[in-house]
Amino acid sequence: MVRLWCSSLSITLLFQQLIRLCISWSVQTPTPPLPILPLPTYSQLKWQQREIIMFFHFGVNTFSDREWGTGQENPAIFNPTGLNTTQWATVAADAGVSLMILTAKHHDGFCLWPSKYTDHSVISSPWQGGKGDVVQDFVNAATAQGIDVGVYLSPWDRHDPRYGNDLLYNQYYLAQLQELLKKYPNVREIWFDGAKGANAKNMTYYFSDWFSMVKELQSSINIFSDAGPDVRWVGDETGSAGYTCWSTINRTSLSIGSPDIIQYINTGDPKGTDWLPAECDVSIRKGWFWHKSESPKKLSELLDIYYNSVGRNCVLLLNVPPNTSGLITEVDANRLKEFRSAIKTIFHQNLAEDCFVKVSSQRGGFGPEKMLDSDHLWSYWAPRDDDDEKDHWVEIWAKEGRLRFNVVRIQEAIGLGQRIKRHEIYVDGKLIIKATTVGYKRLHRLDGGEVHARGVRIRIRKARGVPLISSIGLHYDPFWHSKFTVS
Ligand code: FUL
Repeated sequence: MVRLWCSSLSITLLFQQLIRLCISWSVQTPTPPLPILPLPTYSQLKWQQREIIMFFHFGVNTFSDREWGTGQENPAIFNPTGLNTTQWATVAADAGVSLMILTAKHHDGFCLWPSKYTDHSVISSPWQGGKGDVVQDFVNAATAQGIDVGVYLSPWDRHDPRYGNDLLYNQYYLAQLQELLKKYPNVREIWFDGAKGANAKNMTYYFSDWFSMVKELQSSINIFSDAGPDVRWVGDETGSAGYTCWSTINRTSLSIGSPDIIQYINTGDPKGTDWLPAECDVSIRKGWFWHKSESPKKLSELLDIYYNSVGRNCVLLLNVPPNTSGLITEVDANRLKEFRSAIKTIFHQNLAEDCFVKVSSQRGGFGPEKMLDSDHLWSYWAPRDDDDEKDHWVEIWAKEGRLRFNVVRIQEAIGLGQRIKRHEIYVDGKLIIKATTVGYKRLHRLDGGEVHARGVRIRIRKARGVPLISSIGLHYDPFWHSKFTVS
């Protein structure tokens, strides 16, 4: 009787174990594919998702009507009668921007905060009786609107007599860096401008000391310079990235000054061992500082800039200079609003969401639906990696009738590395675009103004490993009037 009970118990247990095993087999969550190095840091990923950030060039040049001050400016000229950083932050918020960067010191050496290491600053100006601090006001206003801040501290200093003496100037520069980063917490980007006049004194900058100090004081900051270490310059000031744009590069190959380097930083390097994405800086006006004689770029120019920067795997740093009153001029603020609303108009609707989406193959759990949700980073379609088929593709088909669009959007899951080297786009079977990199976001505006088609195929011709696509979109841009037509 006991023996019978025992054996029936062990059979029950065995049975239960088996069921548990079966269940665990059947519900085992498929694992993500392995990453392909190098990868972005957490701060670099956050930066990339910002897409558009804003620059504020403000200082003695605003009052002298120059682009590069001589360093001999009398601080008395700095007297903005109605300086209102809250207005700047409101303009930035209305533009949908999440980071604003201020020129705390430009090449003229005039400091917008009361630095204890020089009197060439707001202290010596009549503004607020020499008691003001533009950087503090800027930080307060941005923070109040939930916008992050960044600072620009020009290495080239035309005022300070220590410039030209390696030891003394580097000590001065480091002192100011410490002062800024201790006084203003949570700085998200620091800008080290590589610009320097042809006749400027020779100087060796102690970059390693500067960068180490910055990370010691604020570890989540992104350091921008021509050569990183966190964000690189795109190589021009037109707001335009290379048609090919890798976020990867070899930092050791970067020695600024040689002519080839501009091409190298513009395109990046698929074999690069460092994750160093590019930032496109450009001004809404011709100059970086405000000049009465200048006016903002047209909406169509800003949209071109958007497609050529954000649409080519970069972050756009758009400069909007405050005027002599200390305000963003109304025409600029209005242009920014138009710009933001145009981007919303173009991208609020994704025609692909109402289509059939087919893929060449699928890794378990990483199906095509992942390209249509709102997570553009960690939710992605992955093909099978045992798939010999090197030619991976995604097809988007209208459920009925034809689709009217003129923009194709593709995004890679860059958290697992940038992979796509070459891709093509076919509309109703006809090859219309041959392109290279994708990265965080690639936007293709189609020639011909608009297309009416049943289906689109995105073909990945070459990639580092299998491509991982986090989002796709078909959009209609009513502002795009291409000169060419496609039949
Ligand atoms: C340049 C500087 O010389 C300009 O004045 C401006 O600050 C721009 C962002 O960088 O190199």
